[in-house]
Amino acid sequence: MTNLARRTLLRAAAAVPVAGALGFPAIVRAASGPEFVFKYGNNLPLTHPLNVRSQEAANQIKEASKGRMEIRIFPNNQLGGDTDMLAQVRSGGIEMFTPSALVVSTLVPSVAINAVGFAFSDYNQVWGAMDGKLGAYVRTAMQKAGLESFEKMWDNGFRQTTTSNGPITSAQNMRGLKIRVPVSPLSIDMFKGLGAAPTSLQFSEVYSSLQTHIVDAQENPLPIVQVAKLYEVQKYCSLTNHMWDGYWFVLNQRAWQRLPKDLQGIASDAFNQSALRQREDVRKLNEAAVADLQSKGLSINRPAPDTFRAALRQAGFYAEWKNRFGNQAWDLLEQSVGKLA
Ligand code: X2X
Repeated sequence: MTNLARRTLLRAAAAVPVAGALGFPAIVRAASGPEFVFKYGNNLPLTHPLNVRSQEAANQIKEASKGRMEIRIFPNNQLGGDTDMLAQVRSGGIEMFTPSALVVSTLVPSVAINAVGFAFSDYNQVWGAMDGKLGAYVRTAMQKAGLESFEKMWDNGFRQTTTSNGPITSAQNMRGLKIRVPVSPLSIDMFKGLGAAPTSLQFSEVYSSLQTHIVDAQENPLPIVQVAKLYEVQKYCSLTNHMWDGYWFVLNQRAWQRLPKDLQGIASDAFNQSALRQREDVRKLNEAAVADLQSKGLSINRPAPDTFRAALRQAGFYAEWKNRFGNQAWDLLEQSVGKLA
């Protein structure tokens, strides 16, 4: 806004009769726009609960802050791939980003601890750990690397395997499988341990690389298979439940510290409350997903986890990652899921 325009508006506002103390600041504020604008990038289509509930949180923040704070959402990799957005949120090019824990681990290795293969067996274990000591441990590690985060993690889900060339019924079927995984050392190592031939690609490239057979398989939770329409380019879906994955809501540290305490409170309340609703949305989507994906042509099977776990043990996967994550993180994980290695 030009100075002239601002002055004209201020004068107009000042000229409003004193109809009550409430009306006056509202007019000035509406004319001058929000004091704090946070750009928030993510990698998912607008239809995913992550975006639906983030928009809800953004609306709540706008209202509760009386227009002082605005969150602008850039979904669907509009601002680049995950590793680009991670760099941007660190430099301050954007203020917020929701990377999967798998992706944050390229910067802070211990963050991927929740995604150790076949560790969590249900959501009670997951939220117990992530809303408890394990989550707190990881958030402190991110903070040391310059990333603030909201307390509640958002759900991505248990990852399942889809392919174009046959179902995965045991670890045997993983042999030589050309499978796309996220940009994540843990995912690469785990699929190598299972005998597959994994490739890291940004999420924005998954559909086209399946379509053109650069890879024959990918692994993601069912709601993502739905919203990204991966069933159009895959034939089989094997419910391998091989890792649980979630999104951290991370913030640029300087931008967060510049925010006045009252706005920090409004923003974290809104995002933490929306996180709980988002988890519930994903739970409901998961319940209906198998039938929905079958009706869209995917053939679904449920392999037992035993052969996969055995292959990973034999490959030394658990021993190796216990070492990489460190005893403290590993112990906290085992407190929730039992002995792993
Ligand atoms: O890239 C993926 O596979 C996704 C969408 O699950 C993540 O964000 C890790």
